[in-house]
Amino acid sequence: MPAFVAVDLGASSGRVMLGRADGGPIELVEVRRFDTGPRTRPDGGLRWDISTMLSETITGIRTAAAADPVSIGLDSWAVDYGLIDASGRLDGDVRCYRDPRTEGKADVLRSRIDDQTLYGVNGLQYLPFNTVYQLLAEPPERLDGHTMLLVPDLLGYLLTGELGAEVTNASTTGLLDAKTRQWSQEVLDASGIPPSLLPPLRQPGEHIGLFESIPVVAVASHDTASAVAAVPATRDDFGYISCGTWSLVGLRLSSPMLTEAAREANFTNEAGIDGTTRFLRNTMGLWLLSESLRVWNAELAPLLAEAARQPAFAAVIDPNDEVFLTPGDIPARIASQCRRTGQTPPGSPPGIVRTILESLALAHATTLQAAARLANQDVAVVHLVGGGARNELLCQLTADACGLPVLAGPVEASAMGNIIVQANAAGVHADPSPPFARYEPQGNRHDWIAAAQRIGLAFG
Ligand code: LRH
Repeated sequence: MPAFVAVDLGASSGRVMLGRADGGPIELVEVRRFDTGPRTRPDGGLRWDISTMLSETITGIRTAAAADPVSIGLDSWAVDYGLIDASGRLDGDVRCYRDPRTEGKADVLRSRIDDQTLYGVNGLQYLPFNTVYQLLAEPPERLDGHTMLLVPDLLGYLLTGELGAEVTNASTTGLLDAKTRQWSQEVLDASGIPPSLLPPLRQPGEHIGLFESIPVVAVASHDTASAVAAVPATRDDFGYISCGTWSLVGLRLSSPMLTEAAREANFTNEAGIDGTTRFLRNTMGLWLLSESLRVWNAELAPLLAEAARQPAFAAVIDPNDEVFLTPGDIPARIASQCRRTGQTPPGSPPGIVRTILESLALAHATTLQAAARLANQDVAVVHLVGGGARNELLCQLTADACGLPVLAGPVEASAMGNIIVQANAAGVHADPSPPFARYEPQGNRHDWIAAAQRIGLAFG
C-alpha cells in the first residue's frame, strides 16, 4: 500500500505519522511525538521553538523514510508566522498567538477599515491574535524586505527552500479575500501591510519541492482544515467539532456566508478543501483543562473519573472570555468568573474539571445552534474529532447539551486529513477511519437552558 508522511504540529505536541491507504480507510502509525509548547523568554514574549520542531520533524521523516513514502505533508495551528529576510534566513523568533502583544491592534485596523467592510472581504471571525493584528504589532521595519511564512509554510521552506502560502491557512490571516481566495488588495491597502510581504498562494495538493528526494506536497496546512477534511460523515446534515486545544465548532458550506448576522455572531469563513467553506466559531477547548492540570501538577485520568461523580451544573462559565486566552492560573480565573456571575466557585479540582467540561459542552451546543440558524441548515448528528474524542465525559455532555447524537473520532483527524490530500494528489483514494463511539443525548434539556441563562448565553 502506498505510504504518506503527515507532519501534524499542535500547540502542545507535534507528531510525525505514517499513513497507508489504497482506496479504503487510512492505516495510521505514529513515528515520532515531541513537545511543541511555547516558552516565555527572559525578555518577555511567548515564542515557539521552531528549530526544535524542525529537527524533530526531520528525525521523524528520516525514520518514516524506511517505508519509502510517496510524499510528505505539513499542517499546524493557524495564524502564527516567521519572517524570512532578503538573504533567505528566518529573521527573529516565531511568536505565539497567546502573546498579548496584539492588544489594541484591532482598534488600529478598525480606524482604517470598518468592521462590516473588513468582514465583507475576509469573512474572518474577530480573534485578537489574527495574523493581521500580529503584523500590526511588529516594528514597521520588520515588514519591509521580508516574506511572511505561516508555520507549516515555514517548515516547508526550511525543508525544501520553496516559498509559498497554502490557501486554507492563509484564510486565517485576515488578508485573504474569502470569495476570490486571493490576497486582498483592499485589506493590504487599509492595513498598510506591504504586498511584498506575502508569498504566492498555493493550493492543497500542489507539489512544493523535495526533502532528501521525497516530494513535499501542500496539504490543507491549517490543522483545522485537515481535521474537517477527515470528518467521517455519511450524510450531509452534520455539524462538526474539531476538539483539541481549541474547539472549532461549525458546518461545512459550499460558499462563504458574509452576512451581517454571521459577523455579529463572530463566525468565520475559513477556506476548506475542494472549494468548501469552514463556517465555524472558535471556542476555547481543552486548553482550559491542560492549563489547569499544569497549575495543579496533576494527571488527567483520575481527575476525569472523579469529575464524572461530581454534582451536575454546580457552576458554569463562558469559556470564550478573553481572560482565558493567556497562560496562567486558569482555575483562579474560573473562580472569579463564577463569582462575577453570582455562582459559588467549585471548591476542588474535580469540581473545576466538571465545570470546564459542562461549560465546553454548553459552548459546543450554543455555537452549533447558532451555525445552523445562520446557515439555515438542519443538523441531525455531530461529529466530534481530535483529541477531545477520547474524553468520554465531554462527548456525553456534548450530546446531552446539543440534544443530538455525537459520533466520536478519529482522534488523529488532522493527520488523516493531511494524508487524504496527499493520497488524492497521488491519484489514490483514502478515507478517514470511521467513528469509534456513539453517544446518545441523555438528561434534561431544561438543565442546559438554565445553565446557559446563568451566564447570559442564548440557548435553543
Ligand atoms: C487549532 C487552531 C485553530 C486556530 C488556532 C490558532 O489548532 O489552528 O483553528 O484558530 O489554532
